[in-house]
Amino acid sequence: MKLKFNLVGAIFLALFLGGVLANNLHAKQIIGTRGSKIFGEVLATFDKPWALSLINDGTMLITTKNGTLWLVDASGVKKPVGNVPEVSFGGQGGLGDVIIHPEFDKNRLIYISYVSSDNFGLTKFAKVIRAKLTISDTPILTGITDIWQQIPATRGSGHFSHKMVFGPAGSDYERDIFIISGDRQKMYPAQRWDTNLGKIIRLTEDGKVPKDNPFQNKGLLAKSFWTLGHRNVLGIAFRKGGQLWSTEMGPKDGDELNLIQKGANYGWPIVSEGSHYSGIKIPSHKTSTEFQAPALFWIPTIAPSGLAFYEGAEFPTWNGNALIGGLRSRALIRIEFNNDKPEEVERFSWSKRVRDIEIGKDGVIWVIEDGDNASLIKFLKSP
Ligand SMILES: [Ca+2]
Repeated sequence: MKLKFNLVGAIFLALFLGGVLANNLHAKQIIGTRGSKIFGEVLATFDKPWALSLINDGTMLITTKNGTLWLVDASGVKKPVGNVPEVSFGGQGGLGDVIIHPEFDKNRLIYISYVSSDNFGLTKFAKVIRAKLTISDTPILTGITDIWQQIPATRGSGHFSHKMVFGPAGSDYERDIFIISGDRQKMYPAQRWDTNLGKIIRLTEDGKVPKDNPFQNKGLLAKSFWTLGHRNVLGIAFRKGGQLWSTEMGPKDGDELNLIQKGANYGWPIVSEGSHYSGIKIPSHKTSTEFQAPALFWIPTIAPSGLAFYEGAEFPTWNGNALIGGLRSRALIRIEFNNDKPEEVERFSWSKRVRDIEIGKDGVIWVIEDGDNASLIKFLKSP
């Protein structure tokens, strides 16, 4: 018996030391629910990071909600970027997304979304600016230009959404910017033409309204809308071939993966696959042909955040798959497409909320966790 105990003890000790070693090395293998293996290396940690954007495979920008924009190199060394506008930090808001202009190598332009406030902080709104980023030992923004803002400013600190994506090269939307404007937890603005809350916005790179936007006869503000009826969209990405997809947080359950089509109404708050937190039921998308139903939805919730489409040599069998960050589900979720129909096939979990995902040109998966002391992780197929 004693021998057996010692053997068990030795195994536990070995497992414990193995765990400690793995932590010390900041490296870990994670096995998905379908048996796929990914190998993660932690390169840096951040306090409340929100978005990650690769400049090239060697450098990236990471926002933290408290207002610091970080320039991070491939080994995880980070430098704060100077001259970032003051943000209104609190609740779900603060410094938001950052994206790179398609011709960044020539013009050094980046776009930043963040929450601002007026009336001494009483009402808040998300806004987008463009700036030139000078990369040096003391990186700095210059030439800051206003591009867009939520109208109206409202009370509360939720559902700003404020994620962004540039149209892909060679598409009709090349050099256009798509901005997500959340419903600010006010629900009904998502169906109104006189407020840009609860919409996906399409603008030119200079913040102008393209003439071929879908809603030309619904008033001035609506000319900037691409789609309507959104709640809190936290992931948006173009798939190879040009389709635009987004992840949308449902109310209680009913999180959505949507194919975003010009001029479509995604139904919030009139229809949903979830229910209100009060328990009040909401009719399903199927009850009306007026609304575009999600291509995939989740009950129970996954609380989806960042969305990225996989292309690359590191995990070649995943080409064309979507990867979704799960907050409440604490997972990296892999989606396969069969004839454009998405299907969840696998989850990778390491007990942390996943905030944002980017795929490097080399196929490396970059993930930023959510919350305090959150890790920047580089995922490869092997150590
Ligand atoms: Ca919907």
